[in-house]
Amino acid sequence: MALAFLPVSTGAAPMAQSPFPDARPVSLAQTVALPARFENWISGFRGRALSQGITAATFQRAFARVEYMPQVIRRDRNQAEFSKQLWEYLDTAVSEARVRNGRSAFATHRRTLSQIEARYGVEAEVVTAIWGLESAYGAVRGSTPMVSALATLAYDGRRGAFFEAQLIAALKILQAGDITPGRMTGSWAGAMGHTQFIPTSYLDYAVDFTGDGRRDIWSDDPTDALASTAAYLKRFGWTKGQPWGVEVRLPQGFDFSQTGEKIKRSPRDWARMGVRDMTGAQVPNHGKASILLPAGARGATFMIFDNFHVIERYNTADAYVIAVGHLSDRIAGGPPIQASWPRGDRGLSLSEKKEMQRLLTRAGFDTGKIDGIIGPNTIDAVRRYQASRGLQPDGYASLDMLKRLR
Ligand SMILES: [Ca+2]
Repeated sequence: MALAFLPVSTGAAPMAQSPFPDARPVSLAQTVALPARFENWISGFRGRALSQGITAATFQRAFARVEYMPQVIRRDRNQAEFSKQLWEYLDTAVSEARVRNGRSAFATHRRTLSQIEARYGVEAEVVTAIWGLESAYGAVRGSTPMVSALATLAYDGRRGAFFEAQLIAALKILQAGDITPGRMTGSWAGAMGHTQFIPTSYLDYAVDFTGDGRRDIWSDDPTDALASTAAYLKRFGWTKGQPWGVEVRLPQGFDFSQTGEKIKRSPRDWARMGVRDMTGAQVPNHGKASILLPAGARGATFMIFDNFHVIERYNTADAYVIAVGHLSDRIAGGPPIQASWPRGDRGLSLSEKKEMQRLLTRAGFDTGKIDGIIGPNTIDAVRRYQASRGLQPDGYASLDMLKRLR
């Protein structure tokens, strides 16, 4: 499961003078043969880019070697019908190799990471874990040329407005002189560098931690990228010293209607209800927390804190947040997740997820949208349906649940 950095709103970025005063005019037609309609689109886009502050010289330089990339469109269209189950994802995302490599990367960059932690108040293990998930600690940063990929996606139109905004942001980055067009590479969908920032997020949140005047998230040196990730988490309210979540054990007879992200209590109140960490101790008071059962009553249970929702700003999937949090714990020397998972359960396909949402909504348990995304509203609808039928309301959107709804 490739989890790209999700879009966040673009603020106004400071604009530098064009660093390319010597850019020579290059005709698009002279360099590469482009599909005529793509070339027409570029002509139209040029006007929109210039009206948003991109200089003719920047545009010329950025598009001098632009290519139409059909393989990017194939990737965009080829979304997997079946998503991985959480435990399958965690097997890869927090594999022993990734834990080992994370501890090694943490040791190698300890000095830089502790300076970043001191500046932004985000634990070095958490920053390292995001680095590990986004690019395998810098090993897989993506070599797709950004202007070509983003222009192709913007031209294609399936998510045209989003990718055109990313392309404009990419041109602003080039205009500011942080990177050259040739070095501005990333994943096919526009996520760049060690911690996979999309261009709009880069403009808003990337930082120059090395002090050389460039926010260089592409270089082999990960310093600016790691600091940018810490700055991003800080900006969205990271609380130092608070865990993302803690694996917990629920007592016999626990009322499952109290689980889910919408219900928050202090760890002390949860302790009064019998919730304990895996050593049997009360969870220390780190602020209000919810009880999350990502795979229902037969999987692991987590007490999650506000920092969980800060990691969601990087990627909203619960699986991603749990992977980042758990990997950070493992890098810090913590144990594997101790509960078992319902490994015999297969995942639902996209159409099965939509079917479940339709059936729940029809039965009077509104899921909000019929989009095939099992988010808090769908989980809540499952829980209410289960409670209404006298079932254990663990909110687990399983195949068994779908069969029952049918
Ligand atoms: Ca720098």
